[in-house]
Amino acid sequence: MKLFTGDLSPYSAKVRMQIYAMGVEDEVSFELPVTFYLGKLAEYSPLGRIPVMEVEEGIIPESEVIAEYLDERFPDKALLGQSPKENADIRLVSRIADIYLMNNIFMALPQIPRKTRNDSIRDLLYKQVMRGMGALEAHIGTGDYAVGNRLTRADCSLVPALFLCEKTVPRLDVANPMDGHAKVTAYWQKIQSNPHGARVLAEMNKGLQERLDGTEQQRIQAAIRAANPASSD
Ligand SMILES: N[C@@H](CCC(=O)N[C@@H](CS)C(=O)NCC(=O)O)C(=O)O
Repeated sequence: MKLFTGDLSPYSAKVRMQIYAMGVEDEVSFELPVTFYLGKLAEYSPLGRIPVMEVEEGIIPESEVIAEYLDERFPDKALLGQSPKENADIRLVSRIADIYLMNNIFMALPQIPRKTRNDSIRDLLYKQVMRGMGALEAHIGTGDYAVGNRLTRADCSLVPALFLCEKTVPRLDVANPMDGHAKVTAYWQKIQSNPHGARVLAEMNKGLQERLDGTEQQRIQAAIRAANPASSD
């Protein structure tokens, strides 16, 4: 299997954390295709987004669909719970992380530059993130993990989502959405020292650093030059 992934991509980080935690890393190779840099990933995967998992029979886009696939392919290592209700809780927390946190934060990203910022768009999306955070505060557990007493897919989705809350959202000149949410804040403190959580957070931090210091842009330009040697910067 091959996972098309990027260090900073939170949806990719979610799947990587699941792969690490399931212990199936040897079954997967990781790659960020040049087509992604060139905006041509849609020729391969119509949704045009990463992550994409390539398996023997074809491609699987969408992080949550890949996550379900991994659990079904390696059922004895699945990151689910011990009862239908616990599984529902895990899926719910994962969905809150995906739809109500990450998706709204992603849509708000173009509002980071102050010069071109539309405050109304920023405020609308931030309000939605805060609604999601309120729901997460109500549903998250109080132990070391988001749901139950072991690492599950809920944690794999939450770690990248909370990274965005801490590192990206304040760049919109608003507060970290975790502020004032005691259960989520306590969870965040604990999950960062989980080895799988720490590993994807280190990868995301590296990706962020490379974006901010221009290394990522240099890599994109090099990929474009390699794909089309006749073009110039
Ligand atoms: N719902 C998708 C979202 C994937 C997504 O938005 N990925 C971003 C990177 S984290 C992407 O590929 N963006 C490129 C684009 O929007 O063109 C999932 O869960 O996989």
